[in-house]
Amino acid sequence: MAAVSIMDEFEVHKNEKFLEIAESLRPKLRSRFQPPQKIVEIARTKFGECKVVKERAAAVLQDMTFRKGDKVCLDFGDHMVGYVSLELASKGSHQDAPVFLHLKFGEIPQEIEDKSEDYHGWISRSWIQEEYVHIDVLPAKLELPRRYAFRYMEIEVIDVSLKFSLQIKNAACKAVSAVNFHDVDPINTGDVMLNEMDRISVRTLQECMQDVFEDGPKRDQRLWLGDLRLQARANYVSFKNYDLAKRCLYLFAGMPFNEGKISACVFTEPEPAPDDTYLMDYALLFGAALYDYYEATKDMDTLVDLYPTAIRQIEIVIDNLNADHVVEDPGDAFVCFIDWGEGLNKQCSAQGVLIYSMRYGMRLAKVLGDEKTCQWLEKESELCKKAAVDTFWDKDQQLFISGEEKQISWASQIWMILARVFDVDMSHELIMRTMSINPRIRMVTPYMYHHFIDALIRCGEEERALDEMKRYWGEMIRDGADTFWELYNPYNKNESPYGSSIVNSYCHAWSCTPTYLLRKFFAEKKGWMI
Ligand code: RAM
Repeated sequence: MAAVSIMDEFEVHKNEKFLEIAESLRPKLRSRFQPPQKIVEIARTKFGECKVVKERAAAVLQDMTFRKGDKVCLDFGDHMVGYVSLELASKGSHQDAPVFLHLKFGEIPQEIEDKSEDYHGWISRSWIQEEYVHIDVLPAKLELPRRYAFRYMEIEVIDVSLKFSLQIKNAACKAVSAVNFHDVDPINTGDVMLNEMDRISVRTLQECMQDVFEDGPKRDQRLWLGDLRLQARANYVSFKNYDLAKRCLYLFAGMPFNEGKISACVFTEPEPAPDDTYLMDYALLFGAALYDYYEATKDMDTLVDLYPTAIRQIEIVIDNLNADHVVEDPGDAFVCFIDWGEGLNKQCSAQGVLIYSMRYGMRLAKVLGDEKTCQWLEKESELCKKAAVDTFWDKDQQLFISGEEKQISWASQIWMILARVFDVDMSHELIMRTMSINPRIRMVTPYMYHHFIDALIRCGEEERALDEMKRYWGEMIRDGADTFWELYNPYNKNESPYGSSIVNSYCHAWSCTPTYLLRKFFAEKKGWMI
């Protein structure tokens, strides 16, 4: 291993062998052409939501002409990830000025209505999918070089000239993905909503399976470790593209920082590089992701290669526990993710993730016959469980609290249940109590909701788990989701961690887990047809 950058916390130590393996597994993307299906008009209702209010067949586009200020919105019929081309021509006198277009892409209708100028959030405005283009000579085939994630494309003619008008003869999207949606058999649960939830999950996953498992094809278009774990789980029950999962695991393990910490996120262009972001919970979950991969493939070589990386992530967190044997309160520092909920204190949840990850560490150690590590993890896990109860369990309230302000959140209860700090009966009481109290610090991402459903299943509340899935993902469907969203807070539908929902991602892979949950925990028991 050679050090490749200056000494600092994020000095990268590339493991060339691991990166070569990752490179050898780079997928060949499949593509298909999709023309627009309709021409639509989108408007904001008096309740503030944006909707398609009028539609016409896409065929009429051929006969339309556009002058200064005219607009048309194309609806491609479903979520697309791909490259757009337009065949343009002029009508009237000879083209005596360039055509000036404003193009806007939206995964949902609201993005077409929202104004980019109004965005003042903290992540880059450059994520808003829009272009200003000049075309000097018509007829022309305009092939946009960027990849977009969208269903709706608005073309606004900023100007032509008084002497000619623009015609849009053809439009198409070359949609790309590492996998083919039709390779996954649909599931028949006998319940229309659950079937639809499964279908949309698979579509969401497919759109995010590109050169790596992207978090979202609109934003950030890259590989995040926490997202990967859930995507890979959904992939093992659907597309079964084991190579892509393996590639991603090797990418993380191939670029550790000093001490062996792995990054929360990696870039693959222009060449593989880790983001200088370490998130404790994501790093810990590497072992769980590795175990899931092993369970799905029985690929012992990969397990042997990547096991030390998984165990190292646990060691690092254990080495930094405080005197009470609990994780230090991360406060506002972005060193632990858990959820995007405003004001969420993450200390208790982080302890839960640590204990949960140790269980996976033990499973990995058992497969490899590494008894020493297994015993060490068993001992540490018991100490951490006891410390968790001593520090975070509030006997009077019968709930877990977190941080100096003794915050009660959904996340803390859920992660303690998943950590199996209590037996099933007590965990069951805890989840029921949490639901009836409905702590104010709620879950806002499908990532956290996934863990809630997992906790319900762990507590034997399977029917309730299905009901809650219908309430959450089902509500997203009712709100028009073609693919599931990065963030969805049923109590505040415009919520965004970024300052405005215009940069939220509406095809976000960590929300694709209903297909995993339905196929893994319910299909066999309920005799559902796949
Ligand atoms: C968001 C990303 C990703 C998530 C990180 C922590 O910005 O889209 O999904 O893992 O945050």
